[in-house]
Amino acid sequence: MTTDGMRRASLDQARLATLAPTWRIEVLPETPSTNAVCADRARTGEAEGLVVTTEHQYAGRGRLDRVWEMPPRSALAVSVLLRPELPAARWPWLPLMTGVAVARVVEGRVKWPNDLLMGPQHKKVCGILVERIDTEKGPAAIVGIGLNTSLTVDELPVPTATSLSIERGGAPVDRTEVLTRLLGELSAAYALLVEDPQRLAAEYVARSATLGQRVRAELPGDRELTGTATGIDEFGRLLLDVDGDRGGQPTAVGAGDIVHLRPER
Ligand code: BT5
Repeated sequence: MTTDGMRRASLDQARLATLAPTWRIEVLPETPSTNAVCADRARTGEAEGLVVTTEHQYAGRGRLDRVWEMPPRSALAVSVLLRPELPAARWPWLPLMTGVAVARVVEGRVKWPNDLLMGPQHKKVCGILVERIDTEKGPAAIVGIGLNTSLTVDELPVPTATSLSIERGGAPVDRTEVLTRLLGELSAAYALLVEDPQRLAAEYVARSATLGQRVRAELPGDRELTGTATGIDEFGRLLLDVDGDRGGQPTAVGAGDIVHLRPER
């Protein structure tokens, strides 16, 4: 296949079904948002293990009503339905667990709470949106992953973005293979979250781009904190040594956007 042919190839459903047999994978020709489709299916009683993906997601959602943009067949938009038997306070670990799974596949670094960064300039290759919804069968987690596989520089929606292909020197990326590996690592990371959360936390810390950094945390309600990121707690919150708060306890941040600041000279 030519480079361009591979770049724009459709997902191979037969190969997906063979290589990722523990998941029930549905490939839609196009959809506004795979998370929205997966959430509807959860509400009508679908069991854990459904995977919704598409060749063309045209109204993808980020957090806080932001948009997630991707050209057809040049990225992966994937939503996985889980019904985790975890205490509600530990659900914030789901996006972190997902980040570990993606980081294993792309060799990127996790940025708290929901980004995957790659390359020397730490650009965003993947965004994660986990939504909790109530259904008659109990709460469900819709684990949404947007991964830029083959976008070219011209196609990047924002200057802070990158793609696997760009980071690999323009090499073609086989989306079917990436999705298969991603689902395999997601199974493994999910099992760790349930069975050995401390090991998952250790791996998360080892793969973090945020810990040890000076950061600005933009919190709900237009509040801001600046300090050094020092750890993650058992509830998935980022621990900050806030500037000027000498000798005090670290501040735990549960929601917000993190900006990595340049080190002070
Ligand atoms: C996220 O939000 O990063 C979560 C994105 C989740 C997308 C997946 S795709 C499958 C599933 N179905 C959905 O509808 N959504 C999920 P957030 O942290 O709010 O970041 C959004 C911001 O990232 C935007 O405001 C842009 O600045 C930037 N952005 C948009 N598209 C991007 C892309 N393709 N690559 C990198 N950055 C992007």
